[in-house]
Amino acid sequence: MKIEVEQLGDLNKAKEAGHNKNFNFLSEALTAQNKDVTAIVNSLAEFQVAIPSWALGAGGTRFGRFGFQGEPSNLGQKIDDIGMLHQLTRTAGAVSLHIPWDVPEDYMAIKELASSHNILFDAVNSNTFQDQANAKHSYKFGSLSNISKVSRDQAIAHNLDVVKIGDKLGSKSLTVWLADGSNFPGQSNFQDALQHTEDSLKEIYKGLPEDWKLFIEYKPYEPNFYSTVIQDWGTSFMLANACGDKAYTLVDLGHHLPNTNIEQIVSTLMLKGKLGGFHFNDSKYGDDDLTVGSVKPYALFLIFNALVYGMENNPQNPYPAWMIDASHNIKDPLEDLMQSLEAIQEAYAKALLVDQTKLRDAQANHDVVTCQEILQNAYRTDVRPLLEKARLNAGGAINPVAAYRELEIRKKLIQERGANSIATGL
Ligand SMILES: [Mn+2]
Repeated sequence: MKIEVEQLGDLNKAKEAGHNKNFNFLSEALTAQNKDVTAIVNSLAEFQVAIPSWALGAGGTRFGRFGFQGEPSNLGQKIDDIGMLHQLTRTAGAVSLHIPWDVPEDYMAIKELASSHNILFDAVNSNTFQDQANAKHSYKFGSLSNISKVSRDQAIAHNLDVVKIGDKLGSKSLTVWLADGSNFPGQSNFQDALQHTEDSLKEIYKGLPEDWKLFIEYKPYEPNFYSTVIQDWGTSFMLANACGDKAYTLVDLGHHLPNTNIEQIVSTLMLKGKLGGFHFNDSKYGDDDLTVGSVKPYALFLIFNALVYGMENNPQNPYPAWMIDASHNIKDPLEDLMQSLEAIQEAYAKALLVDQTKLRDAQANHDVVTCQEILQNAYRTDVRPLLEKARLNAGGAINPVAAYRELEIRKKLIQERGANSIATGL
């Protein structure tokens, strides 16, 4: 379903006076601090985050999954949902497909549908963490790292198939996340597992089109609980370097042990020109996949501060591919995604407010107190009117969640798709 432009206009009209008042107040305060408000609003409008095709249905855990009514039951409906999300937020201008959960049946039709919603195809994701129905060989004991060559070859061939599918849609990157590892000490030889993984990744790399990138994601544990083959950024970075210039590390916020300094990892990777992709979520304990910014918004701001610094100072690093990689379990998936997009934009806006020149000066003078003041002054600014302005300028909603509720979109989706529709995915 598409939202009528007039409907959105009416909803915005009711909120416009309040928005203008808040925006003008903030704009005046920021201008007095020599901030270029128009430039910040434009940067926010340009910042687009890919929505993964598995995020539109109800999430779940290994203990169970509680369905959400009106879920999209095919790829077309998923793209429709992202289109609607993009219409309201103007921040979700891309989809990241998961293969084999979302293989298009009719490529032309899917491309046309996406382009009618102004949705691009971002990185494609392979899946060697599950055995597929028709698979000859199992990934129970690993995929790219498996001691068995036939399993490795099958996993390599799958990744190359994913590249072919992505290529037909206009994607330019492949994300590889491996569940490979071991559950018990002694189960696997660490050196063999790593060597097989490197060799397999090099095979996939060889099959990449010239203008493609390979993103190597890391994770310290889970689903394997004793060891993971690509457990940290250092291992990913080493493998990316072994593959070549088109291979990069991908940082997923939830894929770190508690209290890891992720902003430092981001800085190191960008200095070395190897931060390729970024997955947003939040967590309290492990890879919880919670709504972005729901638990540690200050950490997210510090990470964005490192990202903004890198984007401004590291031409050796390509512009990263952004994606939300969160689950929502008990929320309406679309409302959850809107909250995540808002949190991302908020952290980005606050990072754009950091006076990098003053921070450099304070660092040079070893004025630690001023360093903290600069960061926290930016963080404490309520930037939401800037986000509203960016959305309003681009034809989106001043308040996306409120608009979604006022337009009763979920009710309409249930009427259209039924109460029992189930999205493909875990
Ligand atoms: Mn991820």
